[in-house]
Amino acid sequence: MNHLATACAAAALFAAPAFAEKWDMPMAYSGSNFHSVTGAEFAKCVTTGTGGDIEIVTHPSGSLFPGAQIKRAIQTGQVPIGERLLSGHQNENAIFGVDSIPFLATSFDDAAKLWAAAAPTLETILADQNLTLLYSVPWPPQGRYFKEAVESVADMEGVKFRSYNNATARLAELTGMLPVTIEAAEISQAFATGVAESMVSSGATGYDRKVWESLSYFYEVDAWLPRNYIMVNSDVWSGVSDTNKNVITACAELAEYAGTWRAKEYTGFTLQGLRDGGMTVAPASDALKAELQEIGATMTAEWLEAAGADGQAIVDAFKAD
Ligand code: PCA
Repeated sequence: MNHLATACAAAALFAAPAFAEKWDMPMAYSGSNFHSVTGAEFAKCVTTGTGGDIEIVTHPSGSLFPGAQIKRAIQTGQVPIGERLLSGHQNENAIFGVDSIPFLATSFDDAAKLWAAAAPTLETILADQNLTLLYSVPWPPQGRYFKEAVESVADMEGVKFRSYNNATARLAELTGMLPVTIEAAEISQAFATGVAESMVSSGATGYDRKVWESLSYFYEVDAWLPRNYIMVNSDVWSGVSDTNKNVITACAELAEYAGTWRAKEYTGFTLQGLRDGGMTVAPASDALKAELQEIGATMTAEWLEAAGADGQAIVDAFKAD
């Protein structure tokens, strides 16, 4: 809590802004989503804590940049800060997909351990891309959404599938489905128009996007817990005073804690919300789980091959913990 003490002291000492800056912060998910709520609180914490030196203004729902463009916008300085699901960039570096390896880390506790094991490597890769990592918050466990009941992988053949990263697209391919990448902000329409009929996601995203209007089944699979990462442009970061860096780091620690807590709370709440919307929410059958485990083993081997020694070291550190 050292950073927190510093933040409070800084807020008291520096009540008057010296060089006020406004930082626009693009976020991809709906304003009511817990990641966006956490980001808005983080923004307020920084604005207050820096005495208005740095005012962060969040832009949820992909309104400033859609999810796929946010990372590049921060790297190139179009915006100073933003939030992104890094596994959406696994084609740049396999390590970005570390949080989306099927059945490696399937609980909040394990996701926290995997994050601790991966953070130093991720920070180094991002630093080479002119990005400084501030905090990261998990999504709830990933399950499978369908229009029709599904008993086995054979039932998935030819179904149009909405993907959000490489892992979801690969999972679709390996189950005979037809993947198309669609941002969360666009999925209600995609399902309503039949562009997609299935996805892997959390109860949270299904709830946020009211998917019960088009889909009927959510199978709890707990395949992985992907994460959103809040990053700042490193040139911008190096121009921040040490005092304000301490404030921002303290606010980031609080945001990671509060966001993770919210993710846990939101898990049960949103699954109930799907039920209330009329969906069947249930664990996948043992037969389906066994088939998915096999596909998960294939995907894990593929990831380890692509991620090389660094990837293996993260997985080893995670398993040793
Ligand atoms: N929701 C996001 C990513 C993971 C999740 O649970 C999405 O579906 O886009």
